[in-house]
Amino acid sequence: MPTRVVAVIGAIVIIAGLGAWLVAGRRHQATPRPASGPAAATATVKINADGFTPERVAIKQGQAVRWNNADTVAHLVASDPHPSHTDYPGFESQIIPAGGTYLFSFNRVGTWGYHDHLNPSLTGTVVAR
Ligand SMILES: [Cu+2]
Repeated sequence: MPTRVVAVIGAIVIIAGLGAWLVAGRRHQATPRPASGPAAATATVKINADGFTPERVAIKQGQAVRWNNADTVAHLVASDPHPSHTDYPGFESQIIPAGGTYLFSFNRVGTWGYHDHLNPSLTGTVVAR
C-alpha cells in the first residue's frame, strides 16, 4: 500500500476517534446528576492546616459528608477516639492527599466526633439525626 494512502487512512481514523471522544464527553456532561440518593453528599467539609471547616455539620441519617482536602499536605479523617477509632467503625478514610476527597455516609444516628489521624489536634463533629 502506498505511504500516502496509509497516511490518509491513519488521519481519518484519528479524526474519527477524536470526534467520537468529543461526542462521548459532551454526552457525559449532559447527564443530570442525581440531587439525592444514598451516596449524595449533603454536607461538605474543607480541610486545611487549621482544621475542619465547618467544624460541625448536621445531616440526616443515611446522608453523606464529603471532606475536601484543600491543604498542601495529606490528612486522614477518622472516628474518635484516637487512635482506635472505635466510636464509629468504618468511619475512617484512607490517606487523603492534597486536593483529594473522602465521602462517608452516616447510616447510624448519633453525634460523631472525629479527628485528623495524622494530626489529632484537628477535630470535628458530624451530627446525624
Ligand atoms: Cu486517630
